[in-house]
Amino acid sequence: MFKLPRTDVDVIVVGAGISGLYAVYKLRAQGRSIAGFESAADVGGTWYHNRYPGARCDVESIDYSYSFDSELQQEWTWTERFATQEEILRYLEHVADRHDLRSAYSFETKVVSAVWDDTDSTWTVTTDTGVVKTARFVIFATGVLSTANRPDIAGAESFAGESYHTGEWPHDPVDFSGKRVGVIGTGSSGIQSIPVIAESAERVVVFQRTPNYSIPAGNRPLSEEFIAEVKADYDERRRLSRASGGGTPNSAYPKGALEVSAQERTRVYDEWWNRGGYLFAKAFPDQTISKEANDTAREYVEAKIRDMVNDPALADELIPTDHPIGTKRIVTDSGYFTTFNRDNVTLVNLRKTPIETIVPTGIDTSGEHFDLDVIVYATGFDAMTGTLSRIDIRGRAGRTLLDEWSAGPRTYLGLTANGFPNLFMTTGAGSPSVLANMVLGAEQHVDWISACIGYVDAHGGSAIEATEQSVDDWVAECNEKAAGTLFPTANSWYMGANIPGKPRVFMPYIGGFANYGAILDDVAAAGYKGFDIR
Ligand code: N01
Repeated sequence: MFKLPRTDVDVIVVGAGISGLYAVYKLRAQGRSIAGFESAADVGGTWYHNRYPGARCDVESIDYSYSFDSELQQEWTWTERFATQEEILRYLEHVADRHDLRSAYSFETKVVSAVWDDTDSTWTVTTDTGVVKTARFVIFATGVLSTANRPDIAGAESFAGESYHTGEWPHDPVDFSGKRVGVIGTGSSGIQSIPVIAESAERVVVFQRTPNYSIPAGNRPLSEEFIAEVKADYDERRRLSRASGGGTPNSAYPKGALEVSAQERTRVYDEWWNRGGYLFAKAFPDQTISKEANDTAREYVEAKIRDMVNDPALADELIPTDHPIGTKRIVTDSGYFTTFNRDNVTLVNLRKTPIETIVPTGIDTSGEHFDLDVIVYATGFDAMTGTLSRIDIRGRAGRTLLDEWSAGPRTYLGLTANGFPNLFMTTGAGSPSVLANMVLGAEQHVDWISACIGYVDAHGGSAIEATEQSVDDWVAECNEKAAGTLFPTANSWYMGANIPGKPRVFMPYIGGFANYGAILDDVAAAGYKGFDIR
């Protein structure tokens, strides 16, 4: 029988966010030795870095939590329907303590390269602290919104005040009181932070290039009765989540938007509006498939925005016109549109008066100079592939992931790539990822990966690799699924459209969480169909 290579550890896990932590837990439970690397000083991933004012999750807390530990599920009590960043981070720290997960990690240690040796079937991983480790398997649990996008704006370095990126927010609280604050960007991060900053700042200037759809969260404290009800039947809630399209126990109205009367349609939109947040995109099943159906949702939301914003001309500026509603993630907000009714908040429409330069005292647009003490960059991320593409990953025959993905990510099942044996990725491109509940997605991936590694071992293999054909087929399947929707028509970060020069490809798998889970199960049940094991 093949003799396994001698390596420092069995598995290297890169990242201590939601999926990395669970990977350490799960693989350790299988008796495997692990080395974890995390660039931050502690656990939490996205929730470690995104601590800007107002940061919350837009998936309900009771669903956006691990299901693998039923005692934890019973013991932990979420306080609000949509948890704050602070509460989610506290939860992840608690999970890390509970299962002693930190001991697997080297923190403040960034992986800079991973190189495969085909003779030995071994990965050699090198970090920026000089630590080098070998392993049979590598799991990149590096997140999909983990590399900040800092736009190249002339003069940015010259600004004499404070500047912050929402995705790299400092740990010490930022005090905005009495300050003039410019916020660049109106995605989820900008829209969540603007109302909170406006409460204490002297003035907030919102630099908006593209308006976004946003729906009030309808956030509320969770009552003891509600929590008890959820906990009494948590397993069923999780079962429904896994059987759903988006990884939460929610489903669309059973008829299409164009199959019902105008009255019924309004009633359904009212109901979904009152539920709050991004799920509005899924009120009717055809909403992001048919332009006509989408228009009915768009008209409904436009009227709501006009109701919330006192100045009709300002409302016009805040209403999106460039994409069908839901084809960019609808923001889940707390008081965004009504914030523009405040005297200390100004909207600058960058489509009319673009930023020309940043100067020591503030921002010059083509129309006006704005004196600022603080600039907040809420300019998003090089999403889904940005973090992996910054690591020098070299597979068989020196093939680099960067080259392989130069025209867009090429995965099999979102988990593996041809040419890169024994390498796994979690919750990224080619999987439902950000289109579904990321915590259950992380569990789904890690469970699959750990079973896969177990299978390779049980069959005396040293390496498993997706075939080129299976990658071609999966890429085609992902593209075909996306082409059946309105999503590719939007200039979204799902499409890579927010990063100059990035290939325009719809990156997540949009066939649904449950369908995807069934595909993963089938592949495993068929002896890892589409892979070569050697
Ligand atoms: O980033 P974004 P985000 N000049 O890319 C603008 C998740 N998330 O951090 O659209 C001027 O959406 C850019 O303008 P444009 C969630 O999945 C979730 O807000 O490119 N503006 C856009 O307005 C979300 O979708 C939560 O024209 C510039 C903004 O910056 C994802 O993370 C909270 C610019 C970036 O918006 C990303 O959200 C936070 C420039 N040069 C994040 N460059 C919740 O759970 C960029 N922009 C609620």
